[in-house]
Amino acid sequence: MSKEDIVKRIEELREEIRHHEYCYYVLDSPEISDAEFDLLMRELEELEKEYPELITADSPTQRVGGEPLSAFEKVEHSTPVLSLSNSFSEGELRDFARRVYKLAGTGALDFVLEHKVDGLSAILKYEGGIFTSGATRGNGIVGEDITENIRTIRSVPLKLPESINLEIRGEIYISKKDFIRLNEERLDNEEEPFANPRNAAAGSVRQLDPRIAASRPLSMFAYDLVYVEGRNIRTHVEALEFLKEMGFKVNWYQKCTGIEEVIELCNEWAVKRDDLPFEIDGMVVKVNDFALREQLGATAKSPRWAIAYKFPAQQKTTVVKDIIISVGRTGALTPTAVLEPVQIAGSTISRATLHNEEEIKRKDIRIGDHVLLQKAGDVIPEVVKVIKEKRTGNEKPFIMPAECHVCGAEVVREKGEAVARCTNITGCPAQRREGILHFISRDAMNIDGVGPALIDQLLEKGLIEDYADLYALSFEDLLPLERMGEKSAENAVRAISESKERPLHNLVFALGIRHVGAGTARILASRYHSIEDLAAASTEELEAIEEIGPVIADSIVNFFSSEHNRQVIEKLSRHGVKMRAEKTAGEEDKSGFLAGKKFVFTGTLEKFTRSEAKEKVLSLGGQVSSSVSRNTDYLVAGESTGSKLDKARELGITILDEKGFMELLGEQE
Ligand code: 0OX
Repeated sequence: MSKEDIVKRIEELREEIRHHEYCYYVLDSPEISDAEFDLLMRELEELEKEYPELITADSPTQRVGGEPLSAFEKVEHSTPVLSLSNSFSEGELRDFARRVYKLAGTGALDFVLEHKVDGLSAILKYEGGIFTSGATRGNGIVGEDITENIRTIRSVPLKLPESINLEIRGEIYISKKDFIRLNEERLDNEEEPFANPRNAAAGSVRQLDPRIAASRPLSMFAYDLVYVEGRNIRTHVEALEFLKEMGFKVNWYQKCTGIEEVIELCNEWAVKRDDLPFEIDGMVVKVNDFALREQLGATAKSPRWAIAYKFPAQQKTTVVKDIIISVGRTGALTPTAVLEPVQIAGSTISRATLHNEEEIKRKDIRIGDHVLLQKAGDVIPEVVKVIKEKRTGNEKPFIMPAECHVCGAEVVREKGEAVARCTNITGCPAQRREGILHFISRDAMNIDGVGPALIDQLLEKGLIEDYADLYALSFEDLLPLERMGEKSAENAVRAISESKERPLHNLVFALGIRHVGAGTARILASRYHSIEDLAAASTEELEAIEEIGPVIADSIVNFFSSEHNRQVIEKLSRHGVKMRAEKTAGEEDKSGFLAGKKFVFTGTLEKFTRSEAKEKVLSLGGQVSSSVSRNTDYLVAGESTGSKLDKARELGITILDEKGFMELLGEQE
């Protein structure tokens, strides 16, 4: 390809990737599969690697570029970022309208109603159509420069379809679903879960390392056009439509004639808010006409042309009837409050997690207590505090049992840990059940058509003992079970069988290795191409991976050193569960002559560092693994080698010295 062709191809790829990011992240309606998207991205990355002079800041590859910061720079806003004044009742909304009508000299005007998304606001600038900076609101005058973190948000365009200068405001948020998943992952990694989606979004945006921000499921709605050059936009509706045209994600909005229509819709949304995929803590009412906004002006703090309507607080009092304990898949004992059921914002709440023993102590929650309950961030009901005035003296303090109530094994709380655990790792039926539920869950083996009720029956009837036994189940095994028709038995067997082909990272996650969340599983699967190789990895080798610390490394080695776990894995393999990574179509395309060949390196090479040598093999379509097995094609042995060489000899594997390796690559000395 000539340089001209390369420039053209790069631009083509960028446009195509931008389009698909837009379909996926803004419209929520992808046109191609993740694998196809990855291929486009990979092709662009490779071209840019080869021609780094062609990299531009607006390239889709540059979302995660910046190095970790030591602190955020302060930035002064071009215009003060005003905040909204609040209203809490229909009366206050009518007062607002009355003030507007009076100042405007007319009672007939349009408002625009929007959701008040519960995230954090950001100010974004574009110069010549390119995203150049992003800042937090801060105190309204000075904010913090979070450009690099905003760049990682896939629903934020890095390049607009027109080369214009623009300043906008938007709300950065995390959806309810993503929030739950993020917290599950954090729990898996033994990190403190976030209290609600807003905290999760704010915490993510305030990360000094853009790579961490990039790993968080952040999204942004654009809701305000602060400034645009050379456009005559006269109303808020026009502005929102223009923002859509520019590729921004714009949330639902409704033009309303008069305040009564606004009030009616606010009341509707107070109930419907639970059905939205993201959290809102109220509604925002804005005057539509820009000239009128100008006329209304602002007070020192907030514009007179807009107001927030806050939904009634989501708190209720109730009684703690009992505190029960559940055993998680890693043996963690989680206390849960059983509550006198109460309605909060449209849903009945009868349980609230109390997290752990420490939390109960800190809040001094006792059985029989009256408590203030909050549907924290609409997602997890939470006990805010005990209403001590209502105590009668008959309340019973909670004591963490010394034995697991399910299997009777000893309960231990390690030093420095908040969580108590059942020590019967392989034998506790509760741990086993949770482990199986984890195995079939979405990010793991994603076995549709098999749920907790079926798993309970299978365990009860002794049809399965561990997750590997699922693959031995037949249609005839399932048919006699409760609530099992022919169709559902067929579906379950098919779903189980189909899951054998899941990508390696799903399996790594599904195994349920402590501290290995879905993200870590992906890293491990891309580094080791099979369960066998991962199982052979040493702590030192694992720790050498940037994202893996000593706790995770230990946990992995520990997991694979257990005889029980090895047997279960062996059983999975016997049943035909795919234990290796499959090359993607892309890898096959560019595979070159080492396609499918498996290399192991040992000893030190003179002309290459170990990682350069690995790179070479990978770039020619080969695979690299860390230990010698029957599947190994070549052992490349440098100076001062050890046991790998012996093993390779034993297995009759081709052994190459450095010269031989270079000859194979076609790179003569
Ligand atoms: C939100 C939200 C916040 C711009 C003009 C006055 C306040 N949280 O969803 N702020 C605004 O508007 C700003 N609109 C929103 N939808």
